[in-house]
Amino acid sequence: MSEGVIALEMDREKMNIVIVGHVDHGKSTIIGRLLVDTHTLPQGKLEQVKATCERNSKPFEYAFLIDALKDEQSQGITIDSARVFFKTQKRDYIIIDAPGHIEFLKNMVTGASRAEAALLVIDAHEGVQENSRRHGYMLSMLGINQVAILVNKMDLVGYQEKTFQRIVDEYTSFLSNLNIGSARFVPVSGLMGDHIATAGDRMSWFHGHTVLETLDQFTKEKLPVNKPFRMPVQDVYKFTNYGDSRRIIAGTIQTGAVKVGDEIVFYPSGKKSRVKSIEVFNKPPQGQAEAGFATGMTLHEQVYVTRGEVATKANESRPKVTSRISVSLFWLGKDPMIKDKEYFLKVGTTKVPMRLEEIHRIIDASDLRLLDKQEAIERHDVAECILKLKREAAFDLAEDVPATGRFVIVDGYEICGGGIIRKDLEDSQSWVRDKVLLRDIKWEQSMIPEEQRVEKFRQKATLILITGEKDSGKKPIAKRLEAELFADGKMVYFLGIGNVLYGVDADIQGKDDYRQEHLRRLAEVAHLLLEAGLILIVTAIELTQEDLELIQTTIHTDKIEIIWVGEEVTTDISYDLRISAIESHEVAIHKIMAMLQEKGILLEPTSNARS
Ligand SMILES: Nc1nc2c(ncn2[C@@H]2O[C@H](COP(=O)(O)OP(=O)(O)OP(=O)(O)O)[C@@H](O)[C@H]2O)c(=O)[nH]1
Ligand SMILES: [Mg+2]
Repeated sequence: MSEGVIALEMDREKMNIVIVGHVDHGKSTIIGRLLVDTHTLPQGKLEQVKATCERNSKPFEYAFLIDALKDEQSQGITIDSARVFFKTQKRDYIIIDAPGHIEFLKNMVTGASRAEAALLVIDAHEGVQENSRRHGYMLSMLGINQVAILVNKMDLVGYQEKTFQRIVDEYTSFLSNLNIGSARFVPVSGLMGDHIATAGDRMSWFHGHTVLETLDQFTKEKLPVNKPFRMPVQDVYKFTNYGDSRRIIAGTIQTGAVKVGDEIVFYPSGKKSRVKSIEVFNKPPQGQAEAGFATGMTLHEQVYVTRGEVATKANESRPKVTSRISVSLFWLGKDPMIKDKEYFLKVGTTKVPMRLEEIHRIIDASDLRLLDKQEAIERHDVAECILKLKREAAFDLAEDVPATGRFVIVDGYEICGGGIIRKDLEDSQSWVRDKVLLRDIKWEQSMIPEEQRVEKFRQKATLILITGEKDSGKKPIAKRLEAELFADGKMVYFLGIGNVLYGVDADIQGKDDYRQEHLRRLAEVAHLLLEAGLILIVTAIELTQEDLELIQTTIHTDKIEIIWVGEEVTTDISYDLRISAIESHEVAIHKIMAMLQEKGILLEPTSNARS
């Protein structure tokens, strides 16, 4: 390979490094310098960029090199705005330039190329800034403990040792409160090239290593193949051939390993199956795959899972499943994080609506000061708090499995915070969920996949919950709906609450405080009938959102339709359709039929909805 041309070789060790620091402290300059001094640049590039600067009479900046390289893919250099590649004798480096907190967090939490070590740049002239400390805090929170602090622009302070030492002392005392092992400090000048690739003679008082040597001394993180298997499901692809019900479950394995024949459990659903085949992106089939690889697998028993679930192995430790979590988070939103607002939490591949439930304490990440109890989390603050998710999610504690224990918070489309999960907490549904998980793990899987029932009955199994005030006409509508669907050839059943009350519930019937248990049993009965492929109609007086959550813990949300009957909605439940009590039954049934059809629950037009 000719000098100046670099191609990443498959068999060489690669390391991802993130470079952070306060604005203008010299990140891009240091990267540019590294490219020049490692002879990564194509021949003549440096001269070319310098000449362009001269023509436009603007001073040359090393940062311009990075821009100039963006079109150089054809020359064997792979570069994009955020990532720069270069190599030393020892290994290949991918340097991730994180100009701001948000890019940094995004990369650390959601990025495929999570950094294994960090360079933190501090301007010797300006000294330690708030952001210098915040970045340090974030690195520590996110578990990156190989850090080198580059004290840059030493040329501006006359290459004085005492300035360097002052910054070393100040920053070391800050780091001593954090979880970062032993940070190394290097005095450098990105502009002049001191201590970047070679030591030079302007700081002979410094006997430590250059930046390049420091990079080579970072140790390569082992891929977490010995941790429990975790593959957040990215996508589920269906084979398109008619009658072929197989699916490919795709995702990137975060930790652990999996092989053909392994028993797999998906969380939060608890669905279980066995691995039939495994394919690793860009690799010949091997029957196994491990951490770090984009993988697709097919299963023996076809289970219904969607993006956001986490694939795990039945014989390994379970992930946590709940809707309340205790976290440490870093807030970056322009507006403070407040309690009465809905945000989204992204963990693994799932995205769940959530709210801030309680703030335990707030720390100013720039000086580690504990702030007085507050009701909101301000930008750049770090908080220990409790988050309430709208529905359960599967994750791990960051200390057990960092990859599935980190999250970001999204407001609209913007990332506005991120952090790590410290603890899973009980929520109102924990008692139900534990039963449901066990139920699903023990579930006897039928040979007939769900799709085949759908094909045969020309309908999707669905629970139609008709609720509303007492005497609002729910039951007549329900019975009429049953008759109508039946006449249309559908597999349908109206399940009166009383039918459950005196049979399945006989042991608790009439006792106080059993409302929840009644509901749980009703939901379980419904779940059985849905498994059989039925459309099930149930009426209940004034269901609340919490009731619904209980039912949703038992039955997949996608399989439930809520209809509210009445003039006024008297509870907080979110419904799919509302029917006014004064509407005639014909109109009501027509509306319901139309909804079922629109949602694809009935596979073809019914006589009623057609009319
Ligand atoms: N004198 C001197 N100036 C430097 C040095 N390193 C960088 N600079 C100058 O500092 C300014 C900012 O440098 P950049 O490399 O763009 O800084 P940055 O950290 O990438 O800035 P952002 O990406 O905007 O956060 C530029 O004008 C550089 O020329 C240095 O070692 N000595
Ligand atoms: Mg920059």
